[in-house]
Amino acid sequence: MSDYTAKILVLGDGAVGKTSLVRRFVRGEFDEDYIATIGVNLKHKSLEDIGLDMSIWDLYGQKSMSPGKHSSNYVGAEGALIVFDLTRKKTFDNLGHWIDDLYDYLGRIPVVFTGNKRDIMVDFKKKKGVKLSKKTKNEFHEYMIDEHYYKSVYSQEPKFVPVPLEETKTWFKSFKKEYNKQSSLFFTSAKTGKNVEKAFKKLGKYVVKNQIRYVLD
Ligand SMILES: Nc1nc2c(ncn2[C@@H]2O[C@H](COP(=O)(O)OP(=O)(O)O)[C@@H](O)[C@H]2O)c(=O)[nH]1
Ligand SMILES: [Mg+2]
Repeated sequence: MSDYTAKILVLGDGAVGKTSLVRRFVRGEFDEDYIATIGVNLKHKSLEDIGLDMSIWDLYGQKSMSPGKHSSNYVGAEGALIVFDLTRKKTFDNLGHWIDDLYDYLGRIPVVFTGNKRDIMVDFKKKKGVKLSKKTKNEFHEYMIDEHYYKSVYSQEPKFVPVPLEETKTWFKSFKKEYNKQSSLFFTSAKTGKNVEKAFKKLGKYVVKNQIRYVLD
């Protein structure tokens, strides 16, 4: 038996990998097929080392959302994993909407941001034969998307705009300072499993810490 239980939200635009991250974390599996989540996908996971039973609410995401749209699903949540897609900058630019909506409703609960699909980003400096324009280099410095891989997964020419990783770090630093010290940023891959457990665990630790504090106060 765990000492603590908590409701955790998984938020972010459509197709960023919310359901895949939850599946990887809960079952250790990955699926290439995209089946849009309808409504809520609810999963449970026990984190024995920190003594926490998580109920994970994976909510359907939409490109644009109006504040308060998800409020009824937010009730009682103590932490949120907010996901964006490193291969689509728009999903990073939309983080503000998700945070505003969440914080309007629940106040400043702990959040872990995950830039997902890290496996698709390749370090082109280490890749032979890849030529990039100066503009691309300036904008995205280290990382580009593996176009061959993208085509094989999405069966179309890449129409992505990758997220410069440094930009996310800078943005996150100011978020943490101004909004919430209980926040973290990870680059994850639901496909390879990279950092997935770390991201959920970090959120779990913030939540447990708050529950302990609540009891002591
Ligand atoms: N390469 C790669 N594909 C991913 C990753 N996470 C999700 N996907 C794919 O992206 C698509 C959308 O994932 P899904 O989890 O359904 O997104 P959701 O709408 O946010 O729940 C699916 O085709 C997944 O297989 C990842 O880390 N790497
Ligand atoms: Mg989903």
